[in-house]
Amino acid sequence: MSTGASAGALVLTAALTLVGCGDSGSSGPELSVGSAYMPQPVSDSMAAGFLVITNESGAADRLSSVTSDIADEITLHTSSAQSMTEVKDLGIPANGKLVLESGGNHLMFEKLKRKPKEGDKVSLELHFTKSGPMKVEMPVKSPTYRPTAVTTSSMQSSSTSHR
Ligand SMILES: [Cu+2]
Repeated sequence: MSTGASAGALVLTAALTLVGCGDSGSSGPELSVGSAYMPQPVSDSMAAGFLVITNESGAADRLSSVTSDIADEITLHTSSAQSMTEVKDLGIPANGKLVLESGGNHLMFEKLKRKPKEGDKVSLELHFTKSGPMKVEMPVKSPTYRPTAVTTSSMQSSSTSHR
């Protein structure tokens, strides 16, 4: 019993310290979004989405929800091994990044109102714990699309095979 109470007090102290720290700095988290894409979904009802949120400030934030006109429900998922877990928010570290990528954290679009096709753009609005909402255009890529930055060798082989 007494350990639980003291742990609660400790969390409260940490939260108060964080607020005090933010006040002494500038205007809070400075977020930008990059590398957004949605692989063209194979399912009629569900799709995944990926993006990277960069925080160029000393104040941490959290991605708390995502809305779009394309789906009734968008949830935040983390992946580990073969399983996915729905989480209520995802942390964006101070001077760091929140990375949503294939095989890791992702957005899950459920109850799709229409099926996105390669070449489409999906409009999203990201909601944060501290920052104001941010609009993002997420391009729809092929079902097997992977960001090119890490796969230099496969880019070379595909350019040589191109006649
Ligand atoms: Cu998922």
